[in-house]
Amino acid sequence: MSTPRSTELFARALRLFPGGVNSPVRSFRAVKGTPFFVARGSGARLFDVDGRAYIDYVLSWGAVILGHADPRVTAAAQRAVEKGTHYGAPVPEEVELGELVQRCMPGLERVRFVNSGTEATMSAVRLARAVTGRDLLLKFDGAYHGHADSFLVRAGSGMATLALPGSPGVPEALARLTVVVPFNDLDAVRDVFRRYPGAVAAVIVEPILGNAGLIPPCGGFLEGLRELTREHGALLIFDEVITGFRAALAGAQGRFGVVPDLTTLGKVIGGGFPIGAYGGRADLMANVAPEGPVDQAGTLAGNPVAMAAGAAILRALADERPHAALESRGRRLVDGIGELARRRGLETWGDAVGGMWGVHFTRGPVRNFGDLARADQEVFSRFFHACLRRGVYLPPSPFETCFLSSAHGDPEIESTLDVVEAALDEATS
Ligand code: KE4
Repeated sequence: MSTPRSTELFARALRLFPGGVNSPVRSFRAVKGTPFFVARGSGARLFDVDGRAYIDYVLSWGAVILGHADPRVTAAAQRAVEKGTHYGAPVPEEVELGELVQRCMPGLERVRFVNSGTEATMSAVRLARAVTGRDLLLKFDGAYHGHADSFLVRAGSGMATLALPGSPGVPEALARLTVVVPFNDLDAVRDVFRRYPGAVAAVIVEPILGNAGLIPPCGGFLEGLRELTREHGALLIFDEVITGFRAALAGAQGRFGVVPDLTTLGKVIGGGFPIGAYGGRADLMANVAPEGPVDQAGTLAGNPVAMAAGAAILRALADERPHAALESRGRRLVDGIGELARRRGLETWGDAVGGMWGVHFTRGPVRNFGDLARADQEVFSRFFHACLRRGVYLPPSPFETCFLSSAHGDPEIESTLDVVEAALDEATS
């Protein structure tokens, strides 16, 4: 694939940024490749600096749900930015977006806007530790909640033991305040509460695991977390940075009917502008400064341009209700890829939930990150590049979820499946 402009830009980027990128997964290292540079997006497509077009299933890692350069979002952002970029003072746009978030997700009785998903999750955990007076945090293997130290851990020596640092720079003393257990395993969660009575401040969960490919919750899992956290006086935090307004208009909590104590958001609510949010029970959020003693602040929080873009998106989602159509297109991709792979002797396991879909190259069932150990990552990498050369851009890692936007119509799905057939032939030859 000849991409001279991207190649030249990447050479310059390597002299500027670690790995030539400003976020690791963009480097294509997980698929042993080098990234293309994007010139522009339009609807379901990206166009690189060498003029190549791609049907985009990354969609800014889930932030884009109406399609790239949606005129409603562009107009809202333009109107806002023509008045100025940011003031560090309250603006009407933040009230409008806050009310739209609350209308779609009534569980967020109070909300605080921040500038990234990481800020949202780290603030929610600080709040949980403050209101419970406890230190331990329980997270699930394979889940990603951003790059705050408490999340950059790997499972301890045994099931439900205190975690170890998952990155240099994370103090062991801090890592040991996190416990990591397998997703969809309520017995393991019960074991943590039994081992550390009265010590767990919160359980943080991606209600649909989206950082291990796509792994939905098994029936009763989220309900079980709700019961166990209530029983043991810990808070339940739904990290809906991916699933918020994407799994359903009311997020995973609306889809599965389980309301957490705190929720974190990002991506869709900013439509590609830097944004995050955390919120939940009013009695808990009353502890956040300046109303309460839990410190958290942000210069660019409530940025009017991001707020205006987010409000335009939530209004469009509330008007159009695209989630059923998104899910049926995702299902067609999952089933189509599965059928085409099976004819070539490949087993797959996949799912589609709202505007998220994913396929693992392994036999099922895939219920947690550990089940992915048997997935064929070599085939994935070959498949990824074969699709890319043919104009279909999947996430450049087997541990990411694919996304859909309202701009992905039947023609995009059909041409994607045509590409997949040729790509599978190449990947398995
Ligand atoms: P940010 O700090 O990257 O805005 O959000 C962190 C985050 C929190 N929670 C969940 C469930 C997330 O998926 C993320 C970030 N997602 C990654 C990839 N899935 C963003 C892509 C990247 O790291 O470049």
